[in-house]
Amino acid sequence: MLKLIKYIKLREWLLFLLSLVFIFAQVFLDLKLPDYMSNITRLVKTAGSDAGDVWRAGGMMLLCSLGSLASSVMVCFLASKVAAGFSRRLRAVIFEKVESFTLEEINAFSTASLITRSTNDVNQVQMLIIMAMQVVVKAPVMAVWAIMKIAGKAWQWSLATGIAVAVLTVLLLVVLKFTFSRFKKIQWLQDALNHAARENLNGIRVVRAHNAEDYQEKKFEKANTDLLENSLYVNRVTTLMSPFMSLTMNCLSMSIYWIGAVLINSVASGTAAAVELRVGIFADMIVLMSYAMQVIAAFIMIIIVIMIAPRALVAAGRINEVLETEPKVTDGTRDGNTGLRGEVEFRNVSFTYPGGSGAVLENISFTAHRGETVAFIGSTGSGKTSLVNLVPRFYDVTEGEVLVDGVNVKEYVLEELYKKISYVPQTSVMFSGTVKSNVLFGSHAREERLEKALGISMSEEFVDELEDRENSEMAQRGTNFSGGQKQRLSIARALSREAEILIFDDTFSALDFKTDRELRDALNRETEGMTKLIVAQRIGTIMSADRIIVLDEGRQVGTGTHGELLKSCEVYRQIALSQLSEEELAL
Ligand code: M5T
Ligand code: MG
Repeated sequence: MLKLIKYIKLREWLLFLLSLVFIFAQVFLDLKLPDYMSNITRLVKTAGSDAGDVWRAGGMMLLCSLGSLASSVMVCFLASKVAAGFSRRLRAVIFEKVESFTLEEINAFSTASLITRSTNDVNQVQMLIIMAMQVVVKAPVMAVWAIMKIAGKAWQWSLATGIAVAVLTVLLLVVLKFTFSRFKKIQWLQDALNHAARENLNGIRVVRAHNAEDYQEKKFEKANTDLLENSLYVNRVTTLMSPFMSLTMNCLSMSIYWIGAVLINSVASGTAAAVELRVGIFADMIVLMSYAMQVIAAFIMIIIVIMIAPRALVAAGRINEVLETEPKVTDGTRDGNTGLRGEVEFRNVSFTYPGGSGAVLENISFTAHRGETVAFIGSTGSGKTSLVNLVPRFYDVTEGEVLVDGVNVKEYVLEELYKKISYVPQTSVMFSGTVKSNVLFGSHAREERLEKALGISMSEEFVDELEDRENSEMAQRGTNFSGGQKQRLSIARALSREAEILIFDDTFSALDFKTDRELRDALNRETEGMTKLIVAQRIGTIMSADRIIVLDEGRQVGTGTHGELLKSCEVYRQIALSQLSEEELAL
């Protein structure tokens, strides 16, 4: 929690200070009430006093109460304002941080947990701030002020109040002991619940098709019941507090009256002075009763804050974890001007996934010069995606070097590196918006490139048929487009940028053969100056590449043109034979 304090801005500190003024006003007014009450008691008990005085004292009491009410509304208003502003900033900071994460950090936290952390956890902290601002200053001030006022009266009363406070403290400690660890668990269970819900929604079609609703429900049920049980436990224990608190309060009032009665009785009766003394004790008792109740009220306020604090502290800790995680992939210092353009080189690159057991890539070396097409082929799981992911630094190499334009990718300012590269992932990613906003994604792309990009990527044919052409709506994740259409749009997105290097990770697989061929022709015509790294499953897609790299279980088992590889690389020959007939290969 303390570490998050730095995200509170000056404006909020000022509002907080302002709220202190109202808090002091409120405490002052609340504690003024018993004084008037004691006045009234004296007035009523004293013979010959004026009814007008009683009214006046009563009127002042009313004013004090109204003043106190107004102050507490103000404090509440200010607290909400501060807390809301703070949590808005916190969410923005988390979002920004998560954007800087690589897949490694995101996987380490899990998407579900990152979502709970930036929503539910922030809410917990926000709630604590609202409560704390109203109580943390007020309660102790109130308690100390009231105790000071009590102190002048008979010691027996102070002792009774003291005992009540002690009992409540012990009670609080016991409850905290039983609940603290559970609060932590509850936040983690929120993650689990979120995870189960997300997974189910993402895979809803598969769930339906496999009649797996029951199976999924059971999984969800488990997460849900776990959460229920823990919440119930915590709530049961904390509600136990409430009857004990009432009991303590009632015992306290009883003892105050009892002590009062004993004190009054102990005064020898008969004289006028004795009557005076008795009235005095009685008035003191009434006042003391109010003060004692204020002390207890202050204490209960603290208890409530302490009750919600553990959960909020756990939440704050979890938020802090995100904010303190430094992405493994860090910015370099070089800008993009290196004198070369569109050159990619791998020098003895080996790569193991963080936390993974074995090397996924071993000793890969090749160079792609400007304008060349280098293709990667190999069976599933041979490491093709992992290989191309190293160029835009989605992960960093374990050994060796990846160079872009003659400079190690780690040396570039990340933004400069990303400017050079256009990347089309294996599964196309669409964002809610329009076709246009998806193709001209981000700020780098310029509008006039839209038509060209749609043209080259063969998207024009279906975009033309849409009612609003490029302004047609795109649903989240592009669910209103076909797989092949999405693939073509993501190719268009890559082409809309003036990048030096184009990376296509198996981007042509959802296209029919005819479109695949036309698209490749258009690509070759229109992207002459760009270097292309193409991952493909089909020999047809890469036959004309300048260089083909054959991967087998992460090893580079062949490098060369189609013709060369057919002669020299057995793995390549096998792949080729499985897809094309002998005659086609002979061509
Ligand atoms: C190569 C492992 C995977 C496989 C190997 C993406 C990813 C992969 N792997 C991880 O451990 N973690 C990851 O995040 O790496 O995988 P690939 O590079 O994705 O293979 P591919 O692109 O050649 O396969 P495909 O199916 O796309 O043609 O052992 O377990
Ligand atoms: Mg792949």
